[in-house]
Amino acid sequence: QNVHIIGAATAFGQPRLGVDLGPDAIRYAGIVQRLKELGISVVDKGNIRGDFDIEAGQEIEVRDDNLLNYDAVKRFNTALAGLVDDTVGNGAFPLILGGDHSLAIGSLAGMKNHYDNLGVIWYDAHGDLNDSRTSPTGNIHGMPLGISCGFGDQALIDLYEEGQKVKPENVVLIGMRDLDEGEKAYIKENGILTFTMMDIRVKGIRTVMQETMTYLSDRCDGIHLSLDVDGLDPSETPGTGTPVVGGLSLSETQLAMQMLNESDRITSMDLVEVNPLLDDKNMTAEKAVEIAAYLFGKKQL
Ligand code: DIR
Ligand code: MN
Ligand code: MN
Ligand code: MN
Repeated sequence: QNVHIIGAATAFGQPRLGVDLGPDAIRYAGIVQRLKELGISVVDKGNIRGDFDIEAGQEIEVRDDNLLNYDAVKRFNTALAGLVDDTVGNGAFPLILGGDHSLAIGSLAGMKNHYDNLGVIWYDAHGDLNDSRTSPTGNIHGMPLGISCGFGDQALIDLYEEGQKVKPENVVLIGMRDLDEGEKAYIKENGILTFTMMDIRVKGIRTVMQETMTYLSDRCDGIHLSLDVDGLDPSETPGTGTPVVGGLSLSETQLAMQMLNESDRITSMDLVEVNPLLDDKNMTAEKAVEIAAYLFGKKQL
């Protein structure tokens, strides 16, 4: 397997500085070496940044429609979509390190060019299914899955190529425990397969992952894993901008990743919301590396 690491150094989707340093924090925690030790061929493609061309006089546009840093998010994700598209076109597995979760707008847009029925596993405390009308914050990192499903701002929906990138019936939500009212309504209206933390406590993560893969296997041509480290409990991953108590443990996540590895169906991954400035000794990036290692074949015995 050939993995291309793409550092998506964006903080535009939310207000906390430092999440743009996430990709480098994950590198310092040893991601390239760890995957190589598992026999994976790894190429680090470096970072794509949201830098503005100061000489051209570009500024962050302040809009009053509850889509913060709109132009920056759009520009960043258009570039990211192109890189992800090319990566898959070259036969490699894109591993996108974040960066805030708005980057999934770009990663899913890039994947869409290769998969008409892309499945998405959204491993997160949050649904990220808001739009400008339902969002309590205006932060676009709370919107990328909705946008990718064709719900929200039309130009973001049409980013990179026109139209919806993912069908809501191809989405599975895992780890949910902080859903806004509009998100709950969207989940119900669209019948999105959802495993809340309550469901996980009752069924166990093994059953949840089995049900997830049974559901997605037949209907999807590829399966993208979008893993927000705030899906884990903040005691495991404190270095993240919107921690929510009562999350998944590292060992549950290791088992989930091992099962996904054994399924041999995962085509691409976002590993997002690592913020080293909010962290304790880079432990969140270290957990991120551990999670990736299990997705790429690490086993305990
Ligand atoms: C909240 C928080 N639902 C929002 N979302 C987060 O701003 O839309 N997503 N933190 O990861
Ligand atoms: Mn292509
Ligand atoms: Mn989240
Ligand atoms: Mn998220």
